[in-house]
Amino acid sequence: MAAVKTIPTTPFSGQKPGTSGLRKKVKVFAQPHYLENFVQAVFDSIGDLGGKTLVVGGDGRYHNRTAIQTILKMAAASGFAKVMVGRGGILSTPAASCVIRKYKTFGGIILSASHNPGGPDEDFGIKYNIPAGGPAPEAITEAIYARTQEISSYKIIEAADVDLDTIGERGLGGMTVQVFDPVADYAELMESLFDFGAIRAAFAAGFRMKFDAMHAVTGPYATEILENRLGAPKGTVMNGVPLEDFGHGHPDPNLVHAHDLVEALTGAGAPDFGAASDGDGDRNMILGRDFYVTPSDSLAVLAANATLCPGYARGLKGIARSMPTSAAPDRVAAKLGIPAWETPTGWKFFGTLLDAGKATFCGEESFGTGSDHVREKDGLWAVLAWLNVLAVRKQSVADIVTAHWREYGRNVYSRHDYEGIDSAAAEGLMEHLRGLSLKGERLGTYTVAFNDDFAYTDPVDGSVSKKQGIRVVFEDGSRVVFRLSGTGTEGATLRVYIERFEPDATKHHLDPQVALADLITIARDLAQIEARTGRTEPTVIT
Ligand code: VG1
Ligand code: CO
Repeated sequence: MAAVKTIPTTPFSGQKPGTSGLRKKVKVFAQPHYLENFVQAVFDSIGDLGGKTLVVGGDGRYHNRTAIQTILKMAAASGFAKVMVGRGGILSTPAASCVIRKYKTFGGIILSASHNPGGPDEDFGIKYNIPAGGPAPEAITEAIYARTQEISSYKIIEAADVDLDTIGERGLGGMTVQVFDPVADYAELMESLFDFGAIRAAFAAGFRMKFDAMHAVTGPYATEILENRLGAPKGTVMNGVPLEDFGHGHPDPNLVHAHDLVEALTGAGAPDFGAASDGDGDRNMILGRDFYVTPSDSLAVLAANATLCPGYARGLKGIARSMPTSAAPDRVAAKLGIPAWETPTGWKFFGTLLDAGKATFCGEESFGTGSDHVREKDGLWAVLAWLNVLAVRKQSVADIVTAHWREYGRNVYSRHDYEGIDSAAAEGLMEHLRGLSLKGERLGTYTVAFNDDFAYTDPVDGSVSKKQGIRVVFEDGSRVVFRLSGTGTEGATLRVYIERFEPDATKHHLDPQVALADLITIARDLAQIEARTGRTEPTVIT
């Protein structure tokens, strides 16, 4: 058996997990001891590891394989009985959650910086998911961070690298490494939730779609499910081979970064349906022909049509959304007579609600949608849910969404991101907003009902999370919200979320940037964005 070595080390500053794990430049992660310290801090924070099984995999980005070899040798040194690794080190975030739950493992380590670019000069990331399958809650991420600040050694075995490309079991020290097919369990789960027969019939009858995997992890999943199992024509999946640098792309499924897909869905001859997913497979963008569905609307429409999907035929227990997500899903919940929950940004806050059976569908405005089938948001799940709804209703995406607006009214919505701004300026801007007391004030034609910094008390475990975003809410329910991103690796990103309810169906077709123009100006003025950041326009508008 290989000898366990104890390697002395010293803490690195800043190993604090953000909205979704620890994300840094590859160059930071590749420093001696950096990854090792964090992994040891995880192992030290989650209890007795003896005899347990861990799931490990990632989105295939640069440094994925190197990191996995290190984690395997550290897991062997720390007493794990077995580590399950996706073949080639590949495992989408929702598939990791699926496997953790199905095989009742002691959680998993997911290597991903999600929608951030990959490559030697780009980003890498790591996070621990708990045995329930979801991202570790704040109490655990805080314990991990505290441990990184006092760490003095880590354990690792000396051994040759493990073959990650051949399915099967092999020994590593006293531990078993099981390399498994990263797609099979996930595909089976999808088949249990959706009406594959109806979707297959739609494709056979000429329904056409494009799925843009953005050279990231969903390529193999989408090819197997859409083309092999559902009979979509070959070529339905674009950019389907995972590349370490995502083909120099930015694997974020939005109108700016998924431009190939947007182009393919434009014009009279375009396919009926388009979708894209992000680096690690948990995000989704939904398009119809010449039609973009906002993530908030997507959650609302899927919730309103959930019973068309066999896995949800008995209805939903509740709908949860992150605070900056539009209130469109709340309107559906009200009509269905089920609870609507409002949580801070980040999927980790949905876990307790899903575990407790208080919510079935969850979503975030940031292209995240999912359900209680796993404990992560799930890009392909959302795509299949839409396919199921489209196959049964036999209407276009645009018709379904506009009919939804006529029934419920439209929550007109947009997010403006100011990326790579100076961190001190960003902090100053947020402090300035926090200091305002605006109740009763008139801004343009709007009167402020209240403003606050969103705080959340988890209704299941009572844990409290403060400073989760500045809200300025107006008397008619319109609002602007300000947050700083917790996933970036360079400077700061300011996110401004703008929302207004439009009951009048004759105005539903208006471009949100036009319909929200007054609120956009109010938000810029309130936050003094130009004066404080030097920016006159956002970097990305979604
Ligand atoms: C962003 C999104 C948030 C999402 C998170 C992780 O966080 O706004 O809704 O949960 O990314 O998504 P932030 O702190 O940058 O706003 V993923 O697909 O990057 O893991
Ligand atoms: Co992601």
